[in-house]
Amino acid sequence: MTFDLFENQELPPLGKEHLAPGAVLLRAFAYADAALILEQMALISARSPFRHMTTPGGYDMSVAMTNCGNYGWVTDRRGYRYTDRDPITQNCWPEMPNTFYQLAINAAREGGFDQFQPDVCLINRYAVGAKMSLHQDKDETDFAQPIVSLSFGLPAIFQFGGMLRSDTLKKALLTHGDVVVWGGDSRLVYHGILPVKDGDHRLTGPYRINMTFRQSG
Ligand SMILES: O=C(O)CCC(=O)C(=O)O
Repeated sequence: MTFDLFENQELPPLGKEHLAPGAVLLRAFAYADAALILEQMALISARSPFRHMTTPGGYDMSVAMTNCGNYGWVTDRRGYRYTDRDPITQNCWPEMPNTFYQLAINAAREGGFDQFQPDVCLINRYAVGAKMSLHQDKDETDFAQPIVSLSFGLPAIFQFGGMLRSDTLKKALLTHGDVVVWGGDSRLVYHGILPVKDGDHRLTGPYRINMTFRQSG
């Protein structure tokens, strides 16, 4: 294991920002664990590689994705769904490391959700220019459980709207170590990521990494 000397030095301040009812931005909540999490992510992606999935409409997503946990989120021409096996390797998705799990449930608790038991961690890798269009996370069965989203590496602008795609959007700059939790009245809001700008991060190079934790069932 290697440790990044910067990790325990310039810790940015922790903070909690209210985004909407049921939605908070926890500044720097994952910062201290970032180096370890990214190392564990590299082991996961060695077993279940990042890939550009296809939407049911036939578009290749600009974001590269993989998963860990008991289930993984996938999309192809047949639709959006959770699977217990990686369709590329045919193996089970890599196990969710305990560090990931603990951080996700701690963040959920900080956001006001103390029953969260994630069984999915969708890992999104954004190269420069990659984006995620406005969408709702609605492939889960229990909307009482929140979504917990960790950001690492290059910054990006998170758009957070309402129950309609056309609703007014709030924008928040997400930087390395930030965590967003949304549930309750905000669980099904439209959200997305604007194209990632050029940059070079000391831990992720020319990428932004996002991990969203979900309770699928
Ligand atoms: O990359 C992000 O911050 C958001 C990811 C997201 O919206 C999703 O995985 O559904």
